[in-house]
Amino acid sequence: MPRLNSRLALSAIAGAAIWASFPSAAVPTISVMGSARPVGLRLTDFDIAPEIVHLRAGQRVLLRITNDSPLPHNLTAPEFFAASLAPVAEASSVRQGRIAISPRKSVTLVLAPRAGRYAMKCSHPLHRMLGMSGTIVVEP
Ligand SMILES: [Cu+2]
Repeated sequence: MPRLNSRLALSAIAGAAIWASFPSAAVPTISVMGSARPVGLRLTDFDIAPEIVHLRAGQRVLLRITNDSPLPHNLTAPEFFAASLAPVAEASSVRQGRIAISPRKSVTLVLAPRAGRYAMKCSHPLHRMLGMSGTIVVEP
C-alpha cells in the first residue's frame, strides 16, 4: 500500500515538526523512527478495559482500541488527545477528542502523550454511567 505508507510518512514528518516547535525543556523528545509500544484498550457493554492505562511521557505508543461488542461505542478523551501531539497515524479518526468505533472493529493510533492524568469515557447516553469510563495516567 504505497499510498498509505507515504501518507503515514508525511504524518510522521508533520509530527516531528510539531514536536520541534515546543521548547525542549517542557516536552520530552521522541524519535519518530523509534518503535512504538503496543497498548490495547477493549470496549464492551459496558466497560473499558483496562480501567487505568499507564503510559510514559514522550514514549511512542501504538494504541489499538477494539470495540468487542454489537453496539457502537467511542473513546472520548479530549484532554488526552490534545496532549498527545498528533496521533501520528490516522489522526483524522480523532474528532473533537473522540474516536468512534463500529461494532466488532478496531482503530489503531500512534501517539506520544505528555505527562498527566486524563479521563476517558464512552460518550453515548448512559454508557459512562454503566461503567464505560477510566483514566489514562502518563508518567513523566
Ligand atoms: Cu459506549
